[in-house]
Amino acid sequence: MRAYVGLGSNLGEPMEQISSALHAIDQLAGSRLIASSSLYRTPPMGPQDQPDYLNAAAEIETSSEPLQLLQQLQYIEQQQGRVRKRHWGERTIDLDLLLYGEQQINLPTLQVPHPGLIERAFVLVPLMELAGELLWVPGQGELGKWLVRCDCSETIKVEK
Ligand code: ROI
Repeated sequence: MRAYVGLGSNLGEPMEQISSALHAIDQLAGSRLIASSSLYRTPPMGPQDQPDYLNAAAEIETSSEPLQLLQQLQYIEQQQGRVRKRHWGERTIDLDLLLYGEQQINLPTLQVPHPGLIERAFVLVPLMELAGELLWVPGQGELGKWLVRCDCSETIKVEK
């Protein structure tokens, strides 16, 4: 199955956090990294007295089921010493399962497509770079439709 993962970090060398997470994703049993987006510097959503984030997206091919993949991603977060200081606050690494094929999943622990996907520039922009505006978001339609509605002016490409 083709799946997309969102990556974000604003603590502890964000660039390194994201590159080691990408490496770890590629090493997961049953998954391999197909492509990763550029890195983007983005203003924090949530409390403003925290550093800017680096955000990226990854495209993977996986044979893991969604909940298993979620656990694997959470394991990577823990391995990288995920620190979460407060609600919507700064974090060392955040891995979100954005899309899993064209499946819609509504479980207490996992919602796919990720509920923030269509309204957050820091998710949309990297995802669009990888998948293009025609990517189908189940329940929401084409990705490009949401991109034009979103303010991406402060989502700055920093690398690649
Ligand atoms: N803000 C930005 N810019 N990027 C993120 O990845 C991010 N992640 C979060 C919250 C705290 C909502 N804000 C964010 O979880």
